[in-house]
This record gives sequence, C-alpha cells and structure tokens, in this order.
Amino acid sequence: FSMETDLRRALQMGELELHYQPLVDLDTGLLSGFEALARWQHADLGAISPVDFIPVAEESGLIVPLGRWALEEAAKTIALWDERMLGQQDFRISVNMSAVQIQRDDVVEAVSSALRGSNIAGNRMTLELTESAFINDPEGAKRLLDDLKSLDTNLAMDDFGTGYSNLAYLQQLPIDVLKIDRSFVSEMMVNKDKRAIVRTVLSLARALGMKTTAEGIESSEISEVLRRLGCSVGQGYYFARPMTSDAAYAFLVADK
Ligand code: G
Ligand code: G
Ligand code: MN
Ligand code: NA
Repeated sequence: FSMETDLRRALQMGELELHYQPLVDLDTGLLSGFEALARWQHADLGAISPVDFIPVAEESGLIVPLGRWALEEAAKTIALWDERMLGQQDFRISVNMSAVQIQRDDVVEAVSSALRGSNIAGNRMTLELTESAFINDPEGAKRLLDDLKSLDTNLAMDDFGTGYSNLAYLQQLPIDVLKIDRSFVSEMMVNKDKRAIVRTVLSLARALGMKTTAEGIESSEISEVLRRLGCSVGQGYYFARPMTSDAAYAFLVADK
C-alpha cells in the first residue's frame, strides 16, 4: 500500500470529504461558523486521519490540488447553504492552509478562484494559517497576508502559542483572529501554567485588536471561564464534533 498513490487516486475520484465543526460565539451562544476538516474514507483501510495524510500530501506535492479542492468545496458549501436558506443565516467557513501549500502554490489565486467559482464574498471565508508558515520568510508572509486580506477574507492564526511568533512582527500582520491551541485550552482548569498562557493570549489579542477562538473546549466550565475572560469564539466537543455537511446544514438551520 502506498499512501501517496492512494491519496492521488482518492483526490481524482472524489473520495475526500469535508466535515464541518461548529464555531460558537461565546457571548450569545449562537453559531458563528464552521471549520472545514478534510476526511478520507479509504475503501479498504477505512477512515484515515488528516494527521496521517496531510504530511504525505505535503511531501508529495499533492497538498496543492488537495488545498485547492478544500477551498473550492468550502466555497461551494457556502453558496449552497446560502441558497437553501435564502441568505438568511450569517455564517463563515474556515479552511486550513498548510505552510507547504503556501510555499508551493499561488494561494492568492487559488482563494480568489474558489470565491469567484461560487460567486461568494471573501468575508464569508476564514483562512487558518499556522505560525510555522511565517517564520522562514517574514517579509514574504506579510505580503501574502496583505494580498489575501485584499480579497476581504478573514485571517486566523491557527495553533497559536505553539510556534515562535515574534510579537513585534505579529502586530504588523493583518490577522483577524488568534486561535488558541487546544493543548492550552483542554488543560487550563488543571494546569495553572496553561491557564496563564490562555490569559496572556487573550490579553495580547485584545491589545492588538484581534479576536480569539479557543479550540478544544470539552466542558461547560471551560467554556464559561473563557467567556468571562473575553474570548470571542469557542470550538470543541462540548459544542459539537466535526460532522458531515448534511449534519452541519441541519445544525445551521436549527440554530436560526
Ligand atoms: O479532525 P482533525 O483530525 O481534523 O484534523 C487534524 C489536523 O489536520 C488539524 O491540524 C487540521 O488543521 C488538519 N487538517 C484538516 N483538514 C485539513 C485541510 O483541508 N488542509 C490542511 N492543510 N490541514 C487540514
Ligand atoms: O490544527 P487544527 O486546529 O486545525 O485542528 C483541529 C483539530 O482539533 C481537528 O482534529 C478536530 O477534530 C480537533 N478537535 C476539535 N475539537 C476538539 C476537542 O474538543 N477535543 C479534541 N481532543 N480535539 C478536538
Ligand atoms: Mn485549524
Ligand atoms: Na489548532
């Protein structure tokens, strides 16, 4: 079995799917959007996790078509749900973009073409980029983010706190949201160092005029503490797990 060969075929045959995990406004309790997460149901091997196939996609260059597929699929989903709900429900979909994808593809063109293909506004989409995408070439990263921002997309820094962001530099980037990594959130009630990091990220975001999303919320207690600390949005099994697009659409309708 070669994962690369099978992944190439899966992409061609449309065997990858996006699942969607709700993002909840902590103040109002209302749905604010979804994070799109790639899923691969292998015919013989069953579900293969993105933790395993994204690295293979990156090493093989398949991350370029995979990344474009995810952008297009998310854009189509936004357009489809808008059409079904007559545009009455405001929501965004977040798409992950890996550092390798950014290096290897013209992602500005990829995003713009996905938006155009489904005729949706850039502000309906959030692009999640990891800190590691920025360390090697800070100048290039700033240009790229400025270009993505000129498409009016929302920009989130994913896994925040796990990388090595230079704070002076962060302030110059057009980032809208810091996503606090779940390794800090899930243990914040039992580990005071992690709790201190969460608080620090929240106050940093406030100082820089950025919003915050906490991922990995698994209890009402953590959700409530984060809300009180001023975190804008929450994501985690406490609210909902990633789900199929049909289930996510039902979730959206129920929230209305
Ligand atoms: O559910 P979870 O197992 O979905 O995802 C594991 C990891 O895979 C996360 O770090 C997530 O960001 C990443 N991932 C999921 N879908 C995609 C995708 O479409 N593109 C990229 N680059 N990463 C993804
Ligand atoms: O790296 P990224 O932030 O894109 O990763 C999202 C990952 O987090 C996905 O694998 C998703 O399934 C997972 N996830 C989302 N909510 C929770 C949660 O509450 N607990 C745990 N353990 N994982 C979660
Ligand atoms: Mn993410
Ligand atoms: Na993350």
